[in-house]
Amino acid sequence: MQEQLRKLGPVNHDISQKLFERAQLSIPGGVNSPVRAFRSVGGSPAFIARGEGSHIFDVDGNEFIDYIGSWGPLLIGHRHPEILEALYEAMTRGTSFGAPTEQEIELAELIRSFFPTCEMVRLTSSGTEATMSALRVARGYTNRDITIKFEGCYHGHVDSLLVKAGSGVATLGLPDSPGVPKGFSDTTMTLPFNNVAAVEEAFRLHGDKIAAVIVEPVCGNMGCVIPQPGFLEALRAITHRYESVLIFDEVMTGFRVSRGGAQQLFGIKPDMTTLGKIIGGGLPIAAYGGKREIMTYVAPSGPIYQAGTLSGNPMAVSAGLAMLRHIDKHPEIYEQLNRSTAQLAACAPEGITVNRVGSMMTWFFTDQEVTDYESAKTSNTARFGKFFHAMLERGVYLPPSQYEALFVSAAHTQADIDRTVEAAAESFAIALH
Ligand code: HOZ
Repeated sequence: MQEQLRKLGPVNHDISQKLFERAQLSIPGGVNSPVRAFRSVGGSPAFIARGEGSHIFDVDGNEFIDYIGSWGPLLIGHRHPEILEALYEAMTRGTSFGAPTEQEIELAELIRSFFPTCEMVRLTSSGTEATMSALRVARGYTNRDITIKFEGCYHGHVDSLLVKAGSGVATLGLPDSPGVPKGFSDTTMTLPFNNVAAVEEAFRLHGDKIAAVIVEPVCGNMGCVIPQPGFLEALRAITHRYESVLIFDEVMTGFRVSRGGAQQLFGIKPDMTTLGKIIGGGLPIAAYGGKREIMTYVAPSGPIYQAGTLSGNPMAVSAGLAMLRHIDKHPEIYEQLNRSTAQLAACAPEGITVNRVGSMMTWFFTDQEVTDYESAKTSNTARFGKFFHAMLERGVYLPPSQYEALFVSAAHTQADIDRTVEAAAESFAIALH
């Protein structure tokens, strides 16, 4: 496969460009999710024809080593045979019932075994639904309205959380989104990530009104930003003291930064967790879960309403089961993921700040330490844009924004990593001069 990768040279984009023009007539901005439009790096997106392992192929016949991996779900690569087999099998049974299946129980049980803090689990169709629902439950459970989130953390496009929400919003240069009623965003307090004093102060002033603190325990949507020692511990202690619900948004980190997500890696037990991406193996599914005492407030066992026709969809559940069973059988993949990603981290030259946790990583075009949204914004995004295109021309497909993390999969071979390191050395040289 390595030999088939294109050598240096401009990427031929003719068919993709025509598709992009056509797409813009029927789809806002030509894409179904903003960051895909390449607005922050310039140029126009490659339209993807197919994927195989760690590689994707576009409609113009270009082949790329893929570091988006569908923004995280493809921990074991594109078209993994175990996932395909599960999907074929599920498809023959029926694609949607809107009625319970045994497989949903199996998936919930498997999620609980990876995430013991999730004593009960509710499946949804997307991470946005999961965070929206978790917050509703936290509010209903505590009978309080205010949520604390952190600047640069993205929790899906939930109205009340679309405040200083990282990548998509940062990419478009929008601090907030029009269309979010003030009354909704008024229930959200936004604090700097990694700033314990700000959290202490917010609780000192409003503690009896704060329903929940929601946090990406490792941020992925302002680029990869790592919690400083003591930050997550402080969130746990403070929320506990004020009887507020601590929600870990592990949509990106779940099953990725470790088998049991960031909560296992850092040894913190949140009250609720949101999951997505990997639990669908590439199909649309997500979940929220938490303490039994909280989750029993969810309808129909309790009064807090949340529902969905495609929640627990049999195709998505089957793909998710295959994915989690694979991880269960192959814990050694985490060693490989760490090793591969560490090699990518190590190739950054002076002037680039690298943040990595497991197989999530960002090369920031700044020489400053990146610990929060403000420091992430010191990155030179024009240079990142040059770097991105230089990498693309060398057959490496990175997330098209400085404010996203890249994702390495267990399908990335040593040859992929070597080729990427080589491409990065040339691309850094181009971008930094
Ligand atoms: N900002 C989202 C990921 N962090 C984008 C997802 C997508 O475009 O699919």
